[in-house]
Amino acid sequence: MKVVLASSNKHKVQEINDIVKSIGLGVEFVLPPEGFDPEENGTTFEENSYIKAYEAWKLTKTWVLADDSGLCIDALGGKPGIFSARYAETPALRIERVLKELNGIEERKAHFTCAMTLINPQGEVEYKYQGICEGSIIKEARGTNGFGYDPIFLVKDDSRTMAELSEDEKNQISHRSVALRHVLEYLQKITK
Ligand code: ITT
Repeated sequence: MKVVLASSNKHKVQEINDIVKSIGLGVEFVLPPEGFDPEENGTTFEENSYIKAYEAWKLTKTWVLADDSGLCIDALGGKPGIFSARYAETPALRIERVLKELNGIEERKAHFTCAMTLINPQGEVEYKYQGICEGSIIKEARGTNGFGYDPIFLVKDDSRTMAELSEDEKNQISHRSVALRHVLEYLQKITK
C-alpha cells in the first residue's frame, strides 16, 4: 500500500521510513508531488497536521499521512510549540534562542509532540493520533544525531540527549514513533 507523506522535512521522512522498515509492514511512504506547499496557519499541531494532509490529498487523491510536530517547554508556556520550525532562521539559532529564553530558569520540563493525520482517498480524515515524548532542556547542546532540537532535549529517565541516542533508539521512544505505530496498527487493521 502506498501512502503519500505530506512533508518536506527530509529528516522526518527518513525517520518515518526507518520506523516502518523496522516494523516490516507493507506500507510504502512516497513524497508529495511538486507544488506541495501548504500554508500552516492553524493554531494547534492537530490543525496544521490536517492542513498539510488535506493539501497533499488535493494534489494526489490518494492515502495521505501528515506529521506536524514540535517542542513544547513548560516554563515558556508551551513554546516554541507550533512555531518550532520557525523559531529562528536556522536549527542552531533556534536552539540558541531557546537556551537564551531559559537562561536562569531551573524548571526545564519539556515534551515533543507529533500530531499525525491520515486521510483516505475520499478526502476524509480516517485516523489521527498525537504522540508525545517527555524530557527536559539541558543547558548546553550535546550529540550529533537526529535533527532540530534533539541536541538540547534530555530524554526522561535517561542521561542522554535525543541527539546522543542512536537512530534506532530514538525510533523506539520518539513522539513520531509513538504516533506512527498507532497509525500503522490502524492501517494494518483496515487493510487485512
Ligand atoms: P513539514 O511541515 O514539511 O513536515 P517542518 O520541519 O516544517 O516540515 P513542522 O512544521 O511539523 O515540520 O515543524 C517541526 C519542527 O519541530 C522541526 O522543524 C523541528 O524544529 C522540531 N521537531 C519536530 N520533531 C523533532 C524531532 O524529532 N527532533 C527534534 N526536533 C523536532
